[in-house]
This record gives sequence, C-alpha cells and structure tokens, in this order.
Amino acid sequence: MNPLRPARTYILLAAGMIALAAAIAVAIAYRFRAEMVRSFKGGRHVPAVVAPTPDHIAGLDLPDGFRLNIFARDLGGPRMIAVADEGVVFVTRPGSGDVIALEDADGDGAADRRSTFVGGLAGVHGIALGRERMYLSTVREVFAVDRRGSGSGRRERLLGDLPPGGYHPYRTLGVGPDGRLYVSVGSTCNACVERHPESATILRVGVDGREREVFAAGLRNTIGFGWHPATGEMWGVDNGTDWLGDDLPPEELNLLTRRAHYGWPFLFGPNQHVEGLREPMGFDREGFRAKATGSALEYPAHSAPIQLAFYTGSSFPPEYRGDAFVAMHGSWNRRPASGYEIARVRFHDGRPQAFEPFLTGFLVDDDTAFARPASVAVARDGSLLVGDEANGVIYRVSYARGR
Ligand SMILES: [Ca+2]
Ligand SMILES: [Ca+2]
Repeated sequence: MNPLRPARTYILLAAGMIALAAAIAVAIAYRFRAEMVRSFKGGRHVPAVVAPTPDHIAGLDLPDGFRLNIFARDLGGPRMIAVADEGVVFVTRPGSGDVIALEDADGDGAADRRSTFVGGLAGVHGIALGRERMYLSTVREVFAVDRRGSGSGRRERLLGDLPPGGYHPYRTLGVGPDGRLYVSVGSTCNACVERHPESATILRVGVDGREREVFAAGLRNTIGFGWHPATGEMWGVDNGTDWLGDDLPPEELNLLTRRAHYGWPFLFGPNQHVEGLREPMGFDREGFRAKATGSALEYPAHSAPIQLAFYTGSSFPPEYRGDAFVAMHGSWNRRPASGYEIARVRFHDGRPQAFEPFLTGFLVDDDTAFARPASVAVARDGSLLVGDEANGVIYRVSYARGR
C-alpha cells in the first residue's frame, strides 16, 4: 500500500470542504446583501392542516341565508380557478403541471365530470380565459391554447422570458376590459431593490405577446386582481413583507392604474414608512413617498391574499353585486394566525368600503386548520367556488333563503 495515498486523500477532502464552505458563504452573502429587513420579527407559526371532517365543515360560518356544499374533492393541490361562460370550471395545479376541467352536468351543485384539459406544463399557475383561447402562465412563460377543443391542441408560447421566480414563482393572469393580457410577476425576494425591472410588477401585453410594458410597479406579490364589473377599474390585493412583526405590514387592496408605483419595499398601506429596513445609500424617502400610490384598504398582516373575484352573478342578494371576494391563504409568520378565510370587500358606487368576513372557520384553533384557501371564482349559476389547496377540495357557497 502506498503510504502517501491516505495523506493525499485527506488533503483533497479538506480542500473540497474549504471550497464548499466558501461557496456557501458566497451564496449566503449574495442572498442577504439584497435582503433589506434588518431584524427578523415574528416567529414561524404554521397551524397544522388536518383533513376536513363533517363536524369541521358543519362548523364553517357564513352570513345568514348562505349554505355550503362540496363541489369537488381529491383534487391534489388546486390553485387558480377560471369559469368559462358555458360553465366549465378550470383549475390549475402547479404541482402536477396540469389544468383540470370540472363540470356539473346534472346541475346538482357537485361536479360529476372531471378531465385533464392541459397536461405536461410544469408549474402552471395563472389562468385567464379569452373568447376562444385560454392563457396559462408558468414561472417564466405564458402560453395560449384553444379552449374550445380538447385542450390537447397546439400550445402557442406568447412569452418565454419572464423574470426568475425566486421568493414568488406563481404568476397570475387576467384579460382586461381593453382586451390585453395582464401578468402579475411577484418579487424575487422578501424586501429588496430588484435587479430585473419586471420583478414586483404587473405587466401588460397584447394577447399575441407583443407590446409588453410594465403596467404597475412596487407590488410585492399581487396574485389576486380583477376589474370591477361596473367601473372597469382594476383592483388587486398585495402580499406584504414578511418578518416585520405580527401586525406589520397590512395586506393591501390597491386601485391599479397605469404607471403607478405602490411603494414596496419602502412603503406600505397608505404610504407609511417601513421601520427596520436597510434603505439604499442616498435614498430620497420623501421624494419617493410623493410619487407612490397608497392602498385603498388594508387587511391583517400576513393573511396572504391569493385569488380575488368580483361578484358578477345574480343568485346572491343584490348588495353583493360588484363586491369582491378574496381567498386568504393564511399566515405562517404571525401569532395568532391570520387569514384562513374568504373575505368580502364591500363596494359602493365603485369604491371599496371595507373588508368583512364572509366564509370563516377553516382555522379550528390557533394550531389547527383544515384548509388553505387559494381560490375564489363565481360559477355560472351565481354560486361562489372556494378552492382549498391543502386538502384538494372545492367548496361551493350558494344563497338558499326562500328555497
Ligand atoms: Ca352534479
Ligand atoms: Ca403598497
């Protein structure tokens, strides 16, 4: 046996470990160079998600006259829902990389047909329906598929170079009243000055993928957005910065207008300064504040608003027309937990008045939940569909008074 061999092995091993440690140090330094939160407040607190029992479901709270049933179950990890005019309910599942189609053919309020509409699209999350086409987004791409056929037809790639996902890889889509496609691109970090001009923005682009522009900026992650059915104005809910404490910053409802800046990472809510942030050298705080747009309404911190849907149906009482519903995914950075519910935004004459609880009770106690609500959509019969990402259930809320 060569006596030099063990020594050489140790030297190589030591050199390898030093190189690895250096690489990790560089990676950590790179990551935290951009991160602006100076001291981390609010611990990790994630209620355990259990399977829903009949007792759990019976314990859900709704305003008087509303009732709830299960529309579909065993759906894996459903995220966004889009309902077609003819009633088909499309659901994206980024984990399984597909879009499923659910139909309630006999009209009893529960889906009885289920098929895979689009498959093999890893990370598919955003969905929007045009007259003939369905638009889908993955982390860095936007596709169009013919939605009248089986879904298996040609897939046209409209965009292939969205910014990297990082902290927020789930992009969402909407087709505006102007016929253009809106793409929400969340931030790559918790709080930082982004390197890519399209990170932490909403983009606007033609449905052919051309004439792309940053529509609105300073939005950390506005997953849920939509257009008020009476005014055509665009409203969105933004997810505020983590680790700033149990009550800061609030989640925001913003009126989204072209070329506005909504303040992230420097300002929150109605343009309030964020304490505990490392601001860039020479940052002109007051100059920035003068140009930024504050929120219209606020919601408890860390509730994590996901999908937003305006109520466009007619089976709920008339005062719900033009109000919005928001799925609150629920906190992981706050004690006690917040969110885990469906909130209603009351609108009057096109202006938001207040958030109020609509469907609550998914949080059984501060350590236990039986849903992480991610989606809300209005079904063709005017009922509200609510998707739970954690247990793969879609609940259906209908108005039952007088029946
Ligand atoms: Ca049915
Ligand atoms: Ca803001």
